[in-house]
Amino acid sequence: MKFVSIIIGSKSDFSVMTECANTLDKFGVLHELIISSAHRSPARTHDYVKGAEERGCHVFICAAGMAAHLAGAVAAMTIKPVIGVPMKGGAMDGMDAMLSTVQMPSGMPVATVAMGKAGAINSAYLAMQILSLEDNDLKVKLEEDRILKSKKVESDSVDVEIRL
Ligand code: RP5
Repeated sequence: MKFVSIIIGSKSDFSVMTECANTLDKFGVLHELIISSAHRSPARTHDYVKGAEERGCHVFICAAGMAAHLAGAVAAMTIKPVIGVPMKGGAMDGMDAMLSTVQMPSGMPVATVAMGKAGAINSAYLAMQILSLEDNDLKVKLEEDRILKSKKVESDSVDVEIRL
């Protein structure tokens, strides 16, 4: 069964990453979420990634803060697409996590999205866009979502606009 795996490095990442899970829920995309750390539980991370691949995981979303090696470590274990979400916090408020996540060596890509809530939501959208390459129903839902977003810009503008 095709699904998306969300791995978060700590329980402290959970509240932001519920935005990712909620977005996948909204589109009816199967997903699961676990806590596993590249540093604190490397063996668990490895075993989980291998097991998830066998069970049908198509995309991994990895969220971590500080010296955030989770997405990169997962990318080293699989050729499935890996999306990295840098978490804010720590002494550098996420800049360290962003650089750790985005600066992968050649041949080992991690698709890094924005920090925080926007990144959590965009990680879900990016995962769904990947799945939609082989899922026409999902493609249609994503296209409809774009139309709704565009219409909302127009209706929001009508609410506030001042014309001379
Ligand atoms: C990372 O360190 C986690 O992903 C989290 O963002 C950060 C802090 O973790 P805690 O000390 O709050 O567990 O590994």
